[in-house]
Amino acid sequence: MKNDKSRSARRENLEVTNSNKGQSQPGNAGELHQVAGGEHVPLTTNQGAKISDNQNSLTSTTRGPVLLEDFILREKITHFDHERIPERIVHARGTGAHGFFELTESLAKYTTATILTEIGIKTPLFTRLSTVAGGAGSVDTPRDVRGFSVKFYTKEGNWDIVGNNIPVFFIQDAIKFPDLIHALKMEPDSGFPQSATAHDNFWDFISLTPESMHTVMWIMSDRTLPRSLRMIEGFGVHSFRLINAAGESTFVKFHFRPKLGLQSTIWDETMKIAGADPDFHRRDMFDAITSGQFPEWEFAVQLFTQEQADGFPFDHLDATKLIPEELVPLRVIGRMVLDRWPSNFFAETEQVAFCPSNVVPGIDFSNDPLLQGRLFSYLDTQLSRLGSPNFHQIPVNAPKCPFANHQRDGHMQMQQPEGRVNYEPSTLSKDSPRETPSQGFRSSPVKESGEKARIRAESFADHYSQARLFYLSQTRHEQAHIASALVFELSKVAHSHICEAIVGHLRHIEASLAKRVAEGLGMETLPNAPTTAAPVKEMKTSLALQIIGKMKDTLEGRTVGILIADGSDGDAINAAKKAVVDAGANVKIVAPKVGAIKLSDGSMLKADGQLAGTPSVLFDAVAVILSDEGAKMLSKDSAAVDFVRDAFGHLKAIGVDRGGHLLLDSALVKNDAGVCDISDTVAFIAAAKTRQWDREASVRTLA
Ligand code: HDE
Repeated sequence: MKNDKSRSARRENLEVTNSNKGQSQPGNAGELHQVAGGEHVPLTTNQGAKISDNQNSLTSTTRGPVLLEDFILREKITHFDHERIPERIVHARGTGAHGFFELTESLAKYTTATILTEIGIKTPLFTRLSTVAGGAGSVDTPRDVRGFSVKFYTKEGNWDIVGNNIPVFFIQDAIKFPDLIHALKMEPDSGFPQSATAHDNFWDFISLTPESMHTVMWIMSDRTLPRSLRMIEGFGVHSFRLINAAGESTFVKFHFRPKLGLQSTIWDETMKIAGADPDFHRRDMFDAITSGQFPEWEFAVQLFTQEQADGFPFDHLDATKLIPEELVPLRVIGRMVLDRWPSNFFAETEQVAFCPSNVVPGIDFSNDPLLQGRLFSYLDTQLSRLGSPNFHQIPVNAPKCPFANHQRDGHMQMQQPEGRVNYEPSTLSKDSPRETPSQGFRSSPVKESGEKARIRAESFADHYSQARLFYLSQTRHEQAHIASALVFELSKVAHSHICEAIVGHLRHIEASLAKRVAEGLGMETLPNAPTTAAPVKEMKTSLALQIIGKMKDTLEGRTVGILIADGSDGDAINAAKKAVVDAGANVKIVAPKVGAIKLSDGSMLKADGQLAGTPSVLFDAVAVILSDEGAKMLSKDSAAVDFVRDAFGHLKAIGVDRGGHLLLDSALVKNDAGVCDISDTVAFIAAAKTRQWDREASVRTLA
């Protein structure tokens, strides 16, 4: 519960400041300093002049007009007017954190990049995890891909991995990106939907873009409904190259795997979380980091040669394809730990500028045409977003190793270069920056031949085999979620020809999936399947593509909510709390009032959340500990009834005492293996570590 301390400390600070509200008499500034306590630095203008009154504008008479000469007012308002910068065109909403990378296995055989060769060295980094479609103020939990960006401040320069929580992408060529994003974002005439793909434009584009079908399978899966940003995987997506001291190159794909395991929410749950806490993921990350529960990921690579790549049944330069782990196993070579929340959101999380083109000697690009387009786009977008070619000087973007060149001037230049030499080569200065042939960045000497043309490679023509591989690799529960997500999304599409075209594509992925979706949409006949550009291949299913199969047997990092009311049994509450904390999870007490609750033994307990504003969707499992009287009272409260019904509907474990059972009965919640007697804490913790998948058929109709 350390996180509560840190949050209440922040609240106390706020209260001190707020208590000064309304004290707007001239001459109050000195008193404000005293009320707040401690030594405050004087408030000044941006030019350094001390300000005597920050509460009142300068007026001609006490009730007269405000004077133009009030430079203090004008400076403050002008700065405020310019506080916002353009939000990112995609990935506008994100959560950032500082941390470090530690190498555990050297790749010296494959690369000269010291971050990948020096075991035990801790390289500082900044991570930003984001949604894609919504604006900066949108909610944290829409169905959406999550961005997974890491800036490693290596001693040889900054290296950025700008990836996603899904290993494949919608399109094969960067020239389609603006179309994809236009189709996906809110429609330009209506201005909605915000942060949602369930609309005609998106599915219209997809229906005409069969290469997107593999990624469509991923976004319709629960991968796009993560339980926590600490429980997502990260993928560099494209193939990159590692270059060793002999100049030899090896292909590489980068992976991050969460220590807490992969976990997602359920569609109905995620929609309700959006209402209950629009900042659910950001708050979760903040709470974890500020309470010392540092999020951690394994860093792994898939290494393969050109010869191996030539034998793959797909083209690894096509970003709509993944390399199954069964084909090229993952090698865990290090770990990433996030251990520091940014001290200022704007300065760091908003101004951080990732560029896939930021690599260091020993790491190089592949010919993936999507990657090639990105190598241009990010630098360009940062210029428009941050407004100056000097954005690399902003602290969060600046390398932590020495950097020097002859680039000069420009908006917001913070450096003051000295001397007359601003060019290279030169004989006029001994210490001006020079190129370093032996250690500097070198591109891998790849032979290229062929015709210059606008032609998609033949080897990119297979659009369905890996979509089929993904679908067939899922558990039956996950397959049902994919089918239901497709039905939901397409049910929002007004043009029937678009839905028919999508179901046509699904027929190539898996006939039974197409049938489920067609039935879910009420189609009387199955639409025709389009002709394929390449035959659909059967591939060996891959368990690594599941979520359920990858969930860890742990409650660590999760939160259990305990619903109580006046008269609840204190011993039962304490025993449940202890069991949860011993399992590495957090506890939140929920009660009709946040003030003190009087327990059966007369002792008082303060709740963490008020029932109406703290629904069970915010927890991984719940316990309900009530007196008979308390149960009777809560059975008349729809928030309490929803609390248990939703917990049941979202397949969570519910631990109950006698009173808890009474509430379940009045909410018409049935008993099953996930409803445990709270006195059996072992059974409750075991049930809380997973979701009750077999319950699902009894609580909702899936496609
Ligand atoms: Fe991005 N992408 N992208 N993207 N992308 C941006 O850069 C772009 C793509 C990704 O937390 C923009 O700073 C093009 C794939 C992340 O700040 C922009 C193409 C992947 C982030 C841009 C792609 C990504 C971005 C917008 C097709 C996964 C957020 C603002 C060739 C591997 C980074 C910005 C952050 C952001 C362009 C495709 C991931 C416009 C042209 C594939 C995680 O430059």
